[in-house]
Amino acid sequence: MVEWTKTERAIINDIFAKLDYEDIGPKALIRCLIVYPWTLRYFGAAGKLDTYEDIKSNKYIAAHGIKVLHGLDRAVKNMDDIKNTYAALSELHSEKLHVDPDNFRVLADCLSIVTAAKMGKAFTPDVQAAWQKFLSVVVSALGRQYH
Ligand code: HEG
Repeated sequence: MVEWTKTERAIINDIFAKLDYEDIGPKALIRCLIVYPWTLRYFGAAGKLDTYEDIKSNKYIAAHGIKVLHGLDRAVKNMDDIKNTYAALSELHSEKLHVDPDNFRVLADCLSIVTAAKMGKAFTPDVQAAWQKFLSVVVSALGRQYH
């Protein structure tokens, strides 16, 4: 089981308390789709995504980015049992959506970059360490139902 220090818990809760879902969610997903274009394949339902402009202005993509962040809420509220919290979500991504689990990590990296850009100097090494630890646990839990 993952152990969290008091400081790590405080950092994660603080990031979420200040997180602007409507800003960070879309930015992270858009970045992921542009930097790692193979991730576009899962978003056929979003319509035309041929150019950067298409991706940036797509309503479905923006909404999905926000949805992903709300998905992270559940992990913050259940930091001591992220694995079980995500069992159904992992199964959905594996069995139904067929999302290659490598993509969880690349989206998590994009989330780190977007969060860092937003936080600026407040994104200290300690904050980065706690944030990336949290995201790694999420990535691992989402990959759990793959076999
Ligand atoms: Mg996924 C659906 C969360 C990575 C593609 N994702 C969802 C849903 C949530 C979620 C909460 C809605 C589930 C539901 O309707 O019950 N996703 C989530 C998290 C992360 C992640 C927390 C990783 C941090 N997702 C992810 C990645 C891809 C992807 C990397 C593809 C590259 N997700 C995806 C698709 C759907 C969801 C295609 C279905 C979209 C839809 O139904 O409109």
